[in-house]
Amino acid sequence: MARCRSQQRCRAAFTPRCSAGASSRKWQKVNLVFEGVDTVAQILLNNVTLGRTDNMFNRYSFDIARVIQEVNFVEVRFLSAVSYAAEQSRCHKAHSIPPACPPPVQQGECHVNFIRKEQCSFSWDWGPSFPTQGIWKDVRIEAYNHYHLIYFSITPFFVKNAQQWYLEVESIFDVVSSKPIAGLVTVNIPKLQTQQTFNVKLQPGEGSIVLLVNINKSAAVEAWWPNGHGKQTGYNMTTTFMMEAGCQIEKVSKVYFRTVELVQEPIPGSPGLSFYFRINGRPIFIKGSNWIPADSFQDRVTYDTLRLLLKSAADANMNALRVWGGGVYEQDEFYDICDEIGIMIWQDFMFACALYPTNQNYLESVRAEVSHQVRRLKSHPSIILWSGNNENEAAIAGNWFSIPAPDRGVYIKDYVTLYVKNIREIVLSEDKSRPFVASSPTNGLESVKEGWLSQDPYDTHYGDTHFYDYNSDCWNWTVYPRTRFASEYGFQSWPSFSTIEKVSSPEDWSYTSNFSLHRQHHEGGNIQMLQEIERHFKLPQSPDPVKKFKDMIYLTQVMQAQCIKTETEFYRFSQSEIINGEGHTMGALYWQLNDIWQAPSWASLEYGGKWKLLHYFAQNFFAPLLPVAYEDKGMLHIYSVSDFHEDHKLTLRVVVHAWSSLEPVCILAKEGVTVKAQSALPIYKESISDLLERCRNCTRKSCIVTFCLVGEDGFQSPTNYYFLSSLKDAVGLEKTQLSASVSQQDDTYIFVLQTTAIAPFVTLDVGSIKGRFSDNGFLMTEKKKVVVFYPWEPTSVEELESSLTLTSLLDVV
Ligand code: BMA
Repeated sequence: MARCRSQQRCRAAFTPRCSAGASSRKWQKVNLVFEGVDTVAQILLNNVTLGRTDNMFNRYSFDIARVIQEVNFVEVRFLSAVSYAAEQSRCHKAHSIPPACPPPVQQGECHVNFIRKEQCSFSWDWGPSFPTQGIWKDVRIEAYNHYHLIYFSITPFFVKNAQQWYLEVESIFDVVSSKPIAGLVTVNIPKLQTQQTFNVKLQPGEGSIVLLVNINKSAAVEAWWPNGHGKQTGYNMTTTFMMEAGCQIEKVSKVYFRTVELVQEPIPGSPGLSFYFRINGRPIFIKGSNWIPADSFQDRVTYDTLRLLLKSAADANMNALRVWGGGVYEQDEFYDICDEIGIMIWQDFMFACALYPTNQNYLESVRAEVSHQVRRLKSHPSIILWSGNNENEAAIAGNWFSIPAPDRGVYIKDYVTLYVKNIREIVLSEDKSRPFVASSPTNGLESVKEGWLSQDPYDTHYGDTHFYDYNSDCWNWTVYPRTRFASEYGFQSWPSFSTIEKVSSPEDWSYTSNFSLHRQHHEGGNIQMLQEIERHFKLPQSPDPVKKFKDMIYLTQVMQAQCIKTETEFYRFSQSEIINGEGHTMGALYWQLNDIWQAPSWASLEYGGKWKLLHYFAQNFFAPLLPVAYEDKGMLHIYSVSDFHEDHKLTLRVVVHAWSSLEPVCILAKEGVTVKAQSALPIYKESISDLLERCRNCTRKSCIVTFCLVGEDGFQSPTNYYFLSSLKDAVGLEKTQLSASVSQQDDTYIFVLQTTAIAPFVTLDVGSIKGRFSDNGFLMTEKKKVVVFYPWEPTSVEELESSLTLTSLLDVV
């Protein structure tokens, strides 16, 4: 078996915790700590084996007191993750653990479920196979006497009856003295006039102390709110440990106050149970997407990469992301940023789309992983849920791996052992402040009732659902499940030409090139996009192959944006209704936010952070105030969707244009419309035939409906639209002359766009210049539109002008 070695020479330089006489001191304990090793390695110090690693998500600490010298030699001998996984699978004699290998289209490696490593690093349906290997997190030496603080966490609780906040402050120590160490711990939150001192006694060995800090009742605590619902206030807190032996420790932290409940209770008029999050006592509609690793190589993921992607999520009016279970537990900075900008995190444990072993070694490794990760992450208010895995309940329930009926029991038992008896048990003992579900999708309490594996985890009456359908018409909302919570749904598109250009050459620039096939890791993906486009648009016919390729890219993005807009709007307008026992939808997390490389995928942000049209659409379809239209049995319905905490009295404007003219055919203004707080309610209804009749000379093919909600002082929803026919059938659309003038205003650039005719899906693209527009891919029904460009790096008017391409649907030939 191939064995590779990576050596590292280092001088063990450690900073003493106490200054006095540190250099001459003999330390009672000296640890060599690896925050993360990817994955299978033997660790040696001065030629002495300290131990082995086999879990990328664990922290490893080796006692080196007896081995350390003045000059030291640390050696990390890696074993190929691919061979290790294969070997583990060979050694697993009990029963097979499918799937053995990914589908051939993914060109990946096998048996990833046998190694505790980023599951998508062996390939995924949106990602390459780069089974990385190396030291992927910090390595350090810790030297101490008496005691050492290993983990420190703060979790807030609110006691309703007493209307009192308190904090659970947990410290996990390694005490090296043979006798207990007594001392005082003081917690101070100056802004909340809260200071409390505790007498503590640390027992020898590893153990924890939990302090309950009552927040001064007369202090007005500002809670932490998700993006769009309030501020993300945090308070500075200092914790000082003054012990009778050893050094004084001072911990400076930011503490946040928020509660979270996952509400699963009966809904009048509907069988099943609700499934929604209550944050600080308020039901919150979850809007966002799913997060995958930001790069195949984690060492490339910087603070700036994370900030850009997460800020883009918040800028698109998202309030939540699901950290999907086939990637990694993200770095601390990821959660820090989410805390800061109000992005709630649905945190999966790292198991996805597979069955997993449950032998003793494996379970022990997972147990260590889970307690490490929960201890590391539980202080973050952004995390609102722990979830056992991605789609593994569904995999067993739907028999994805063709397990013969008589063997099913073994796999069910394995499932319960891993996610319930081990992972859940640890989560519940480590963190009582947030809910846990065993899988996604799941039926929640109903799955529990059915022995943690429900017959149909996709049941719309319970829990969350994942939904993908590439064969139906995505403009037709009736194909979507009226679920309680949509935690995954999506359609693919290609990233923009400027992104692909960086990793390809001219012979690759066609939709059917080897490159285009190679980068597509989802079986039939390119064809599916084509078929979805064909339903409503004319396919590109240009004789110029590059133009044809660019047109295809544009159309895949238009199609994806329009499909996910329709689906998301459906979930949002289904939040306050029960129809035929279904509804009360309280979450829409589309698949997927970001990309791991330059390839076709479900992402709305390209590798590098560029916004696809979908991301611009998300900004609108996730707007806090949005009118949404849908058609049912010849009737046009408009609902107001609002995430605001108060009702508003607004005017609904419904405008009908003929495709052939920038002058509206008819305008209707409905005044005094009550837009209910945190609801989706009907505000307008008209039969299409009446509407066409009212707006003389209109037909479904010749006209288009746009609408918005308007209040006083410029208060306005985005302008939304409803197509009365496919755009390939639209009559009257004329070729437009699009032009733009660019000027600079402080740190931003202003693009003034002009059109000579109505233009659907007007898209501004400035190639590789990093930044985003205030809006993009829009329907232009007015002569002029002002769009702002927010650059992410220095640029100039000249550079923007020379890179700008303007495209609308009529430019596709
Ligand atoms: C779901 C996800 C991912 C996958 C996506 C698109 O199953 O959980 O595994 O990438 O669909 O196929």
